[in-house]
Amino acid sequence: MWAFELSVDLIVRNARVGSNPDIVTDIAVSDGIVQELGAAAASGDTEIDALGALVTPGGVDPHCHMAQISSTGVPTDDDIHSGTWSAINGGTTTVGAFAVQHRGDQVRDVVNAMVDRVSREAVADVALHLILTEWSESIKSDLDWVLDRGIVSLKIFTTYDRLRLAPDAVIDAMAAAGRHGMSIMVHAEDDVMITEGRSRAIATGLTDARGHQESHSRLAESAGVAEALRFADRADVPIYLVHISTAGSLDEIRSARSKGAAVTVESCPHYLWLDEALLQGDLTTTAAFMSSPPLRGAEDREALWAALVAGEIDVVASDHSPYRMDAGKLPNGNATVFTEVANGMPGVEMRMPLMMSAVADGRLTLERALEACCTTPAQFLGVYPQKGALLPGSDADLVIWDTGVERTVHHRDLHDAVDYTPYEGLRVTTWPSQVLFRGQPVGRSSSPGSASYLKRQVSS
Ligand code: DUC
Ligand code: ZN
Ligand code: ZN
Repeated sequence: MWAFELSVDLIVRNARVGSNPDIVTDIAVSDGIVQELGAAAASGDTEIDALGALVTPGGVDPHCHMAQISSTGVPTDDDIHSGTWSAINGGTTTVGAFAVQHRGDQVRDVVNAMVDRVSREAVADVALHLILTEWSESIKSDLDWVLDRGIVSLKIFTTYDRLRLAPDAVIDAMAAAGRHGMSIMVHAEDDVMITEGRSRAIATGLTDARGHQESHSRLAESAGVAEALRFADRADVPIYLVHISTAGSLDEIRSARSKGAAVTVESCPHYLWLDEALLQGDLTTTAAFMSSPPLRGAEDREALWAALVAGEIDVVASDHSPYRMDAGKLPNGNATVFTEVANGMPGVEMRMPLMMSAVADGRLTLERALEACCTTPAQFLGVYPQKGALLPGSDADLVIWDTGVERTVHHRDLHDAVDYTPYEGLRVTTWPSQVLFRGQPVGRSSSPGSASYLKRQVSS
């Protein structure tokens, strides 16, 4: 029975909210919240006819770098405003970004500063994780305060000189996170192998992207993953493994899961779509495609797709790392060597269109895509079902999709502050035709601060 006999703020009519194209529904929205789904007798102050198009909840991208300093010491070119503007134009209405405690920083200062920036600049909602680059009794004693500020996950690195924690600190930080009901995100690569590989590459004159590729080897990743899983087991904490890129890492994860490990596994569109051949050639081109871990080959990509289809990969996040080619990617122009390149690729705007195109192309079910891009990341962020769901009571963050398109990706059509997309020239078949954020159509611009900092809750 439709409960809204009179008027609501907005009705999206004839929306297809599942995979069956014959079943459409009306979505009633008031005060920015979904009120009801059904055959609406009510009228809306505004009405949008979706004409049977697919309508999904807004995407939730839990791993985005914005207004942050990279491992090479340069700032991202997206701030919170441009990064969230890019996100929302690609159908992602909630992002997880990072407050970073660089060495010597006070946790409370960096968290307060980032919450303040988000409140002033965001145009899509933002939740935060806290990156820790050192570990001390004083940081430990701040964790209750961190929780109180709405941050329920810590991120640590096992490599990068500026960022990494020593192994004993990793275990202690994990244990402290566990005692606080927090989860721990880990960039897991074996630092010894990477350091040795880097020195060898430089000594043999391999100073371009292949030096990066060889030092951040497949084995360095799976060894780092295996160790992180052992440490999390020892510390008794749920672990979230970011940017998994190899079949070998998936094997380690399967083995840990068979013994009962609580692990959430993330991969990223660039590992699913892009091939390591893009790292061959001059650094002035290949720096665009450099990430940590690096792009891999067809065998790993096939393993990742199979794991995503099977539900072994829980989350697809962009790991949006926006560095311009004329800045952080090539800080010394033509003379740049691979160790100086800021790692990562921009991707927050392309994640949902790529994943929804994979659905249209029959590579993935709609249900799996929504789990990986909306539901599970929202649960991990502790904001479900406010976010990541299309249910009565959820925020009316809705994306109406154009599923029958033949479109070529061009950076000039995107909204970030970077100067390229790694997906330039790719053909996609699905693109957002309209995005609604808290019941309001996203227009040509959006005023900074129109979205919110999301205080997260420890999930039970
Ligand atoms: N790791 C990340 O998680 N993001 C950007 C770069 C990196 O190495
Ligand atoms: Zn990382
Ligand atoms: Zn990242």
